[in-house]
Amino acid sequence: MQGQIRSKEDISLLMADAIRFLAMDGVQAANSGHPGMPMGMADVATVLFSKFINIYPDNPDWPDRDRFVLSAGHGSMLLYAIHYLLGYKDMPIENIKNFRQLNSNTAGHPEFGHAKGIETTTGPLGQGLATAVGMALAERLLASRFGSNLVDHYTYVIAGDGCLQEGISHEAIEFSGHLKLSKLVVLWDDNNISIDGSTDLSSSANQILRFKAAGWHTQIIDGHNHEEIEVALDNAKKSRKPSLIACKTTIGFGAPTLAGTSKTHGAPLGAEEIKATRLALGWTSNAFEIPQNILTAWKKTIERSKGLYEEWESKFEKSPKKKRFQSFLDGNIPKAYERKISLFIKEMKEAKPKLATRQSSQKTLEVINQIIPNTIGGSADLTGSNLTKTNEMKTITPGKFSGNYIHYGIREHAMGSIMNGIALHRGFIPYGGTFLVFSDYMRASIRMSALMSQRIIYVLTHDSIGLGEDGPTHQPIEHLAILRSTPNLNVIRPADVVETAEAWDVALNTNGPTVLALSRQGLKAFRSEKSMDNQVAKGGYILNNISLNRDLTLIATGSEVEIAMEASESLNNQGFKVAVVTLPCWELFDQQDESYKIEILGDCPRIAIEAGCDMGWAKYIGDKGAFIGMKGFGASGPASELYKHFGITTEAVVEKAIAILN
Ligand SMILES: Cc1ncc(C[n+]2csc(CCOP(=O)(O)OP(=O)(O)O)c2C)c(N)n1
Repeated sequence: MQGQIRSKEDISLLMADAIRFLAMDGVQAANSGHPGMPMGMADVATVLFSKFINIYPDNPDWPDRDRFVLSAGHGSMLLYAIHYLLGYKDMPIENIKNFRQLNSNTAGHPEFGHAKGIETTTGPLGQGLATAVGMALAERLLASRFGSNLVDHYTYVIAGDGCLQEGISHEAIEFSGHLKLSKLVVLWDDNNISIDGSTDLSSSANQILRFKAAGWHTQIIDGHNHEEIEVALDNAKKSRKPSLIACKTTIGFGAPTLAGTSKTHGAPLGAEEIKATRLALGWTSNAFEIPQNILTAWKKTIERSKGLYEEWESKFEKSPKKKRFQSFLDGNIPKAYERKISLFIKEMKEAKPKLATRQSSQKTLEVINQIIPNTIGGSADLTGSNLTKTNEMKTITPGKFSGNYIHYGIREHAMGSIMNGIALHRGFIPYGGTFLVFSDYMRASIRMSALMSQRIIYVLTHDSIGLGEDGPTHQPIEHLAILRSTPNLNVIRPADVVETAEAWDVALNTNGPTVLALSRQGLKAFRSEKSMDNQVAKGGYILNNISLNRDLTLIATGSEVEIAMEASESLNNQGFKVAVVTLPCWELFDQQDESYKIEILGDCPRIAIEAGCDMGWAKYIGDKGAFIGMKGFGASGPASELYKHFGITTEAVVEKAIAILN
């Protein structure tokens, strides 16, 4: 076995063994799970948590705690075991025994919000690493605003080979190296094993050189040698670059016949092997029983953090910035915002400018960013197209974090996860832009925002064939359907300037992520009513004042609302009563009560118009209705010609309506 000569007197080694046995016994009891990684990384985790990480289980939300991210989320028992050993109140031994069971907070992979101290959900490999970059960045942003008196913590990550093989790691490593996020420390479980066997099967990369090339400080250590681990962590903390520690470990360390093999990765070791491991490591306690001296040693490690926590509390209490800091953390929106946004909407109702909704979004952001001090904008290298940067915004640059605009580079996937990390850290409201079609590239991160209910605003412009000449690679078809099918995600496709402003207002007031799907092309303004009710908040409403005794309802979103309005005028002139429903947000509309939905949709045939695929529309149009939209990929050409080419026109709607009505 690698590492030091194991002595029963060495409490640090015994503390690590406690993690090992809780992990292997927990997985055995659940009859599923991943014992190998916690057993391999137990030594690293013991040194990290007992000597470095500042967290205080009695106040797990202490704002200046160090953040720990288990990017190799399959090793969840490592985290649960540590939480039990540290005495987190919501992690009694029963929960360890109930690992992976329904309604237990010890889910298969760590789930944010299930137990205190789980800083982010992990499991999709690489996500944790990129999310941690967001946390480390948020720490710097917050420190530059409030000073190191209140904000001065590290972000530690345990990542496996899988995390480093995933493409997102490249984006995250480059980005954090560039920005010099020196308080980010990644401990790589360098065990050469993944599920299929040796990592040699698929990788011959030199990770150290890769990280070095991206501007990281790197070290290689024996991940079972506690002294080496401690020295390496000390060095990492001192570095002015983000730091990688390659920890050479043996997966399933301690298991006599299975250690070092992929057999320990994702299956219980089996009763015989566990028995043999007890003998090999000299562990005489029964399953889920930890000797008192080891428990005491673990609890004692809290003393260090407790002192720091109390020191911080007293600094916080005395700080003149206390109120503002708390408001940042709570994600409050200043009172004056309400008045400013209403004023803007009123102005837009009067002026009725024809604008692309991406322009309307920028105009709205000018208002928002002036009044809300903690928005952090950005774009994946499409700032001029997404229109995400407003006048007063300052770019965040390497080592300088007083700005509020992030050039994420062409890294959509990492952008999504970094925004997740910024939001999870608390203190800021992140928003970021790219083209709607490239939501595919950050789909996994959007899903994580939704799963964790984080207030993140995805500004996704160029939302249809209406973008024109860039052609089918850039024209989203199935994307709205994919995004709408994601639980807990509001997808808003506004039709004009007022709907866009209302969409931003909804997004800022939602405890979860929002996608804004915005047009490249100019759109007519429709809204001019006196009432200041936020109509987008209802998800859908009638735009042309025709409601009772109608013959037909036209339902449209975004740029196609204009087509629906023209078609309704033509049909109404022909003696039909046709209502136009703008349906910017399905999710919000679906939450309205039944009577409202029927009142809006009408008990009559319905035609939906959207320059995307028809998936999902059946629930609104029913069997008597029709859909006018895209049936396949788009094409390259001027937008107006494309709409004609694909039959998404006023004439097509009128023709279809007459066929249905006669
Ligand atoms: C994005 C993603 N792809 C695939 C998986 C399935 N998966 C879980 S663990 C794993 C292997 C990870 O290997 P490594 O990081 O070396 O972990 P170890 O075997 O050392 O525990 C895979 C492929 C996943 N969780 N996430």
